[in-house]
Amino acid sequence: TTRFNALKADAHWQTVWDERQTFAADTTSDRPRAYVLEMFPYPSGRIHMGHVRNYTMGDVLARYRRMTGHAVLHPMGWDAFGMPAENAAMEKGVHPGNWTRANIQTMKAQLKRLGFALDWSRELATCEPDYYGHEQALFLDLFAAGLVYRKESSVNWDPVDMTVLANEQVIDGRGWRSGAVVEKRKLSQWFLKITDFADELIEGLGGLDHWPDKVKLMQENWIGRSRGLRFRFEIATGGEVEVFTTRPDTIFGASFVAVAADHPIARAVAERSPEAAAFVERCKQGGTTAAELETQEKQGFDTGLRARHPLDPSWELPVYIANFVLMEYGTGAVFGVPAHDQRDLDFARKYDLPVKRVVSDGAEDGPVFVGDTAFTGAGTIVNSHFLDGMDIEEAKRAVVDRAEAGGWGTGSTVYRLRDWGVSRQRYWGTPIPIVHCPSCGPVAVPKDQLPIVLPEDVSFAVPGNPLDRHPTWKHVACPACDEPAVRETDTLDTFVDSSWYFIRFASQPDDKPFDRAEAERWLPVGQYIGGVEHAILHLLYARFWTRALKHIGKLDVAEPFAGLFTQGMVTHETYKSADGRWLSPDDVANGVETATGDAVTVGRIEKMSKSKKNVIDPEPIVDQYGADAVRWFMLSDSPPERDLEWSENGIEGAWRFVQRLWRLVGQADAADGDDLALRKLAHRTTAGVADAIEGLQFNKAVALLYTLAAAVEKATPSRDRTDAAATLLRLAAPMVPHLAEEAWAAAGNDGLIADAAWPMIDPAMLVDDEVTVAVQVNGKLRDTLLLPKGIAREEAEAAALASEKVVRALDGKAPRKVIVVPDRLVNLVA
Ligand code: ANZ
Ligand code: ZN
Repeated sequence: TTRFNALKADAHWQTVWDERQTFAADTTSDRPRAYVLEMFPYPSGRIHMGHVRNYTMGDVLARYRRMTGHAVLHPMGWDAFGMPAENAAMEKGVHPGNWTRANIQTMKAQLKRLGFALDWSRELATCEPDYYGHEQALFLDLFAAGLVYRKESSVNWDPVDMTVLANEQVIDGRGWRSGAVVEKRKLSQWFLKITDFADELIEGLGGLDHWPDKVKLMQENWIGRSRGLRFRFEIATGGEVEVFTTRPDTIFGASFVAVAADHPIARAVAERSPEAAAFVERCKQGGTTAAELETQEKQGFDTGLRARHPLDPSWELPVYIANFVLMEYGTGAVFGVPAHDQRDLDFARKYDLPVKRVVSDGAEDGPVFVGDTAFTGAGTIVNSHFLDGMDIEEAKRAVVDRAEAGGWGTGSTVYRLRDWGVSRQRYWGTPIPIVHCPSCGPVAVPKDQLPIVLPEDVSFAVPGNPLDRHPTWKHVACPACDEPAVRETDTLDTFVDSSWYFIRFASQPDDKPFDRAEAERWLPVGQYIGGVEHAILHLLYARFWTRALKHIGKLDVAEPFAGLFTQGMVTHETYKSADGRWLSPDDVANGVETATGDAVTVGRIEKMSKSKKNVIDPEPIVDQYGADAVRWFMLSDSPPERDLEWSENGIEGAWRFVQRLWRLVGQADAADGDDLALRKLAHRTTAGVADAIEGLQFNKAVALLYTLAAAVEKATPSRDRTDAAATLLRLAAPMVPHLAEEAWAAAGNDGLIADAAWPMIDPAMLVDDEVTVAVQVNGKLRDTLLLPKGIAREEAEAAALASEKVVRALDGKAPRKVIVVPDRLVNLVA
């Protein structure tokens, strides 16, 4: 046989698939539907190995589902809005739209060369009005339903560039371009009420059996639900302070009250005390985010105020302003229980406050708590009056009951999750469909005026939002009163674009975002595959958006992604030159830098990244080895959830296997003998590969195919060998589709292997090996039989009675009694 000419086969079959629209989703048959989706790419410029790995996995599953009789939806599109396009505009003077569309063309051509079974007729780009116009309509639906509101919120302001910065443009507190110290500014911005769905978004995780536990846990922690008690301390000199606690059981262990630096009490105190004012200022410089507070040394300022304990008004606690209390969480105030909270203990030791034990693990129960490690475990309540002897949960309930009965507090639940701020002061995003009218306020743009299209004639020569300074774009008549008004110039967070693209893929009418019935036929996505970096925000926002649509009666789908898989990264060795520059693998050969001849230092194996230059561009690799070898390597070396190290050896090995497979599957024997062992192996491999693909264990599928290939290679000619080679071809087809089509056609088959069925499995062939069963007559061994494992009692008995030796031993008579030990023994009693 000849060599497999990958480049020729790739181009040929890709054209055939395109022309015949082989992978257009079948919406007319009544075959079961399967929706396979990989996270759509940001059109950054070129496809990278991470894309190749991600899309190859999805592709194998999509092709497998077709072969097992499903109507498959496997679409692709572009997450095309976002900052890199504006950066390119600023740096290179190209329009963000031109930059983005050119990148899409390049990347689409690259994806096509990998032979993915995609329905390109459904391609979409979020930066086009025929996508974002529908997004504007959905935004208006949520607005009408009260799920959108406006509030003041702070942004990062670069005082030199006079522009709002995204968080990632703030580096060590300074603007990334100007280097100026970034200020916080309050702007009125749009928010989506994701917090209304906090409980649902937690409960919904319970039904996601095909999601990784770690992702569910990350979502749960991000939402961060805490149940507890909100209650008030009276302040001796008047007024009160409300605190939130998740540990009401420790209420008798309190030794101080602390408020956040921007709490109204702190502000009031700062107004009359310059010392307090200075402390508050210092706290703000240290940062006020949860992460910043976590790492700072605990510090406080005694306000001189005294709080009365609600269960004993004669007991007064000092009120501090403390840098570890967050204003945005709970009530912005806490009571400290040093014995049972580490932050409180650090604080108490520093300011010499009482540390009283109120939970005992049984070893110690006296009120004096020593040491510097708080006890946070389970135990019995002590030193706590009516709570003594209760366990923690009982005591929590008792205190909540007492507070509610006494009217000084209420059981309450708080969340870490905040409403989703979607306003961005950027050009390259979906315009928010609102008009601000001096007399009517913010007014929704009527739907018949959508899409609100971004103006093309913008310049990035000066910093700031081009929409805002455009001469005409924002000036419109108020839709309500027709008086002069201005458009909202903020655009939507790009996470909004990716929160519903999977719905638009499923159904894309011109006149509305989606057709409900058709979308519901495809959704939820059966298998979603993507990077774990999206485990929190993207997935949470998409889940929220889907639930919000359900809530307003637009789509009856609760969870958008029934199955989720997060794949590992593609890694490569890193190299450094003698003078400490990162070197690309292309600049290194045999341990030296090609340009200088100096030895290089081989560094750690890391995720391919531009910054470390350890990137391998897929395109030349596809040129050299063909798409199938690249696909095969992506699937073969590591479990898909783990990192895959790219290596020259690896891709060469894959290429050699592709050639070997080509020789094997071309084999057709004239011989018609049997080879039962090979036939069994072929059936078992068919079942094993199916299981592996369904479980997304691609490396396992590959290993099974190696085994079958080796067995076919070793076998002598027979009819079973011909069949096994044919089976091998079909099983490998989802992974190496170009080779498979070529071999399929060469063997004289009609149609495409992409449309062929997955091989049938004969269950009898799966029966695991045979077992040796002893046959006794009156306890004496008379024969041993080779029987299929798991054989039924009656069949084992019948087989024993059929044995000539047994017939002789029984002397032709029927046994009085038969004892069968499954798979081991048949004892016949005469
Ligand atoms: C008394 C107490 C005793 C607490 C104890 C803990 C242990 P989670 O579970 O994360 O929700 N807290 C409440 N509001 C806070 C704020 N704005 N900034 C900083 N800390 C705050 O945490 C809830 C606990 O964190 C609350 O329960 C409160 O301290 C503190 F042995 O109250 B606890
Ligand atoms: Zn008006």
